[in-house]
Amino acid sequence: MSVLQGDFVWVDSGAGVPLGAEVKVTDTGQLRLIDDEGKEHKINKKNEGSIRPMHPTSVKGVDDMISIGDLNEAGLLRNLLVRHKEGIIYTYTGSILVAVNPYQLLPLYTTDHVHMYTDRRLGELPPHVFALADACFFNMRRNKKNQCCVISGESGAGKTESTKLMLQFLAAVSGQHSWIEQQILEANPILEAFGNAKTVRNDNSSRFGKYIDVNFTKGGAIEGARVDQYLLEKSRVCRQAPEERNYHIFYYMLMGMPADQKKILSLGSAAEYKYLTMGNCTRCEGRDDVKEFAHFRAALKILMFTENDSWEICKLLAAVLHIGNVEFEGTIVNNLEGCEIHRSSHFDMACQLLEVDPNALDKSLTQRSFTTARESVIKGLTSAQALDGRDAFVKGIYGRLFIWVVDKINSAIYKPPEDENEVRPSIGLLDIFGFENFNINSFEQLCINFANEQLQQFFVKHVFKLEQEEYSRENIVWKHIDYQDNQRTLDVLAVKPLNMLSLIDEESSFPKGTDSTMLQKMNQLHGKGDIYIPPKNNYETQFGIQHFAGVVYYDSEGFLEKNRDTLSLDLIQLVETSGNKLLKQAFHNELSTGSNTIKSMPTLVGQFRQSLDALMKALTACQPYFIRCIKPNDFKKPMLFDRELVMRQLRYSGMMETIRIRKAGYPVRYTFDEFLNRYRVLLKKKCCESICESMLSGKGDWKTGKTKIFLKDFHDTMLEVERIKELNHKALLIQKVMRGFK
Ligand code: AOV
Ligand code: MG
Repeated sequence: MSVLQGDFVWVDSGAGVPLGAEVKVTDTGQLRLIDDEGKEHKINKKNEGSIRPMHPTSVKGVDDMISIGDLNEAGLLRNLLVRHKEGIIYTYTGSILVAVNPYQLLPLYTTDHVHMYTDRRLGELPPHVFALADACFFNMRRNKKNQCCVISGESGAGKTESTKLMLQFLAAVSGQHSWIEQQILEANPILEAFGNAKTVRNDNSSRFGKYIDVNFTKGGAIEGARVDQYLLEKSRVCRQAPEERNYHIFYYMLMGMPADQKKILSLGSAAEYKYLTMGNCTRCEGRDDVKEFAHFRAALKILMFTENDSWEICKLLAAVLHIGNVEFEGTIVNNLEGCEIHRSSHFDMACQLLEVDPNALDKSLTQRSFTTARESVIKGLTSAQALDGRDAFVKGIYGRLFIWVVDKINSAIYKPPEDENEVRPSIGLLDIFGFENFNINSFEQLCINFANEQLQQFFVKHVFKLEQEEYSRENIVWKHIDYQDNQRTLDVLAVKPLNMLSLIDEESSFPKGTDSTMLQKMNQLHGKGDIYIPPKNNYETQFGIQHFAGVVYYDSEGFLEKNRDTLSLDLIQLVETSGNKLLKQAFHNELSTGSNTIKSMPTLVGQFRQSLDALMKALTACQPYFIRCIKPNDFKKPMLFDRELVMRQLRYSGMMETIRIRKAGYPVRYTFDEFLNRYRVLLKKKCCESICESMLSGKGDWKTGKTKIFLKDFHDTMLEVERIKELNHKALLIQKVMRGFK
């Protein structure tokens, strides 16, 4: 092909998908190519054949991927790339928003932008997260159907930021600027303080999932909201991987609390606490812990936490830090291994803050009581067991404190409907923990990735399955579009009889079950398929799973313990004797049901599956919007676009197929009634004419004037007869349906 200065072409980049390149004339008058990564290519006989012309739409990029001329991987990747270079982070695929994390503050979210995007249809203006929020808001009112926005993408891709922006927009357009809107927005800093932390993937990683359902009045003003939380990663309170931090709140408190208050709680700096230094990292670049603490305290006030509530929260958090520094010394008495607590100021402070008797805390941490058929036996714990017990106690406290905080937030912002059967317009925003693959992955990652599989399936179902089923039901001529379905992974994980999650649960309830018996069963039952990847040999504890977003290897060690998530009766009974009201409130479930029922508490997997099932039901009842967040590089850096990394995400999220189906498909549909009711205003005259044409044509003459239609008497009769026929037919149908219900 012959190329000219200024032309754009595709060149093979050796590895991966072709790159874009611009044709330039060099000083010596020769033609050269400068590719998207700035590399120069000579044009010679050898490579001339591999150069292909670029479609004009790919040169500067397009707002909607559906209009890309080069409908292939290179085309869609370059579209995002050239836009990213110009600071354009949003792109549509039909009504699906693709958001590339800019890793810098962009001047895109001002009040002016809110106004600009208010009450405009999708696609009228450049793609924006506000446009999607507005579409939700508009459709909620127009279609009288609840909306949801499912925000997905891997860890650090920008889900939580997008969720905040959606909320910001909804709060602004709901128009009241009132207290409730401020409360809903300020719930977030509290949730993030307790539930977000610095990980190697994201400096503000959500370690829990949340679904915020915002309720509106019939007039479109925000009435309230409710937050559902999913499975906080509790292990982080006791342990962090290298370069990672514990939950933000601990650092906020230690940095931001006035000295006199810290003194009362006997608190020092983060470096002094075992629980805060496991990852060898107490600072988080770009995060001002002092300022954040002030913000956190102010937010608590807005959400109706009293001064006393915040003080009690800090007391419990301080207790956690002090317990973490308690040490145990191994002992051997009468040939029996046991341990003793090293009594220290940390231990004393822990007792004081938890308001428990020191001897009682000592005993419940170093001994375990068992009831046999006849008597109760007390057994000493080894120091290793005591450490595990201590950590379980702390996780128990923190996890329950988190739930207490969420409940308290809900009691401030959620207004239950006056009439139970009343359906209120609502928009739900789903922001969960993104897909994760670390060097070492454990039970928590399996749960997180399972949740992401479910969301991916929700997407696949909506965008591909239901869509194509409807075309075939409605006899629309349609060429089937293939897509990657992750249902098989979900089957192995959670659907088939003896699926992996139920195996984990089953083994957890087996008194003799261990991580290795669990692994053996997994190997036996799933080792032959291609989703589960068994360990390489009998000594390995790692198994793999083929997820939609790639293979992840999990270390099975500790799975059962984490899943059982039990606290010893001794510790529960200790809480019962405590004078600390908040502690007792946090444990109200255990204390009110009586200590004997603790064994039947559901496992973590059990609880998680139940709450995810409920979530999927809620989502299914809504009209869904999707935001697909994309992470442009692994270094949290602005202006850096790692083509390979982005391509991988575009592939596993099914973007190529999504473009194809949105391009070929008809994502908007109305029943004839809905369509007519809404749009006959546009073509009043044409509509009338075409009714007459199809019903009266050849039956005498009728006329259309400027604003009226002129008929003979018998025309009117004919139309009325037809109308009654049609309505009766409908009524009959409705009767049939109603009878079906009975
Ligand atoms: P995530 O929610 O998808 O990860 P976040 O929303 O926390 O990711 O985004 C990670 C970081 O990227 C943020 O802290 C910001 O610094 C930056 N960022 C994301 N979106 C924007 C934006 N629109 N403008 C400016 N900066 C942004 V995880 O919670 O880890 O799955 O579990
Ligand atoms: Mg997040």
